[in-house]
Amino acid sequence: MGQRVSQLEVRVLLLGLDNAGKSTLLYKLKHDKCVATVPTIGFNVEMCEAKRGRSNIALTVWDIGGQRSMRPHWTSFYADTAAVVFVLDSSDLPRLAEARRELECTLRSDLLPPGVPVVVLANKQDAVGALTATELTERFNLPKMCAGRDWFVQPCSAATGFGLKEGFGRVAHLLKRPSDPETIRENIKDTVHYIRAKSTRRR
Ligand SMILES: Nc1nc2c(ncn2[C@@H]2O[C@H](COP(=O)(O)OP(=O)(O)OP(=O)(O)O)[C@@H](O)[C@H]2O)c(=O)[nH]1
Ligand SMILES: [Mg+2]
Repeated sequence: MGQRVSQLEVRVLLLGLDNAGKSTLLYKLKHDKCVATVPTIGFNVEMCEAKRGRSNIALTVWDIGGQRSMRPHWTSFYADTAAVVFVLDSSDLPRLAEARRELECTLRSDLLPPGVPVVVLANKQDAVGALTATELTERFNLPKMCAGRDWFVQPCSAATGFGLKEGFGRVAHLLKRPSDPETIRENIKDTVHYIRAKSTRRR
């Protein structure tokens, strides 16, 4: 069957500190289930649909492990990324400064395509003491950090599903240049080969 003309496909990176809720969020969005996760060593990839106007956009969502040892590998995934979704544990106040540093570092990277839009998911809004989207926007000084690109902060809870569709709808809305589906498939293959080759060399 041919690809529908209205169906576009793009690559989205899900980043954030360990324990932010990236994998929980991805599986809740994809399967509407609360899955018991373990820390991600490496990455998970899922195709998710989001609406942009009348078009369906297939988002290839790459969920990369956020542990400290994993973060140097984030850059391997930056090429041809159409949007960054940065997930925060809004209730983990002691680690907000660390999260802010990592987001800043990602947005400053020369390897990230210029002007890539950012959606910050203020996750765990169900947790006691969670900061609001407005509070997080101020603490991160997002207008300054995201100058020169489109950005949005979406409150959400991977535990309840609240705000997830809206967050990824916002991603679809902010996308600039949806890539050709064949190019995306080739990019997935290339990235996997690159990561495999790197890990083989290390052994
Ligand atoms: N209360 C609450 N807990 C959540 C929420 N989202 C995730 N969690 C919990 O947070 C913990 C970490 O979730 P993960 O999805 O594994 O976190 P991660 O960002 O993928 O972590 P890494 O893979 O190590 O980078 C799990 O115990 C989840 O159940 C949420 O919205 N609310
Ligand atoms: Mg994970």
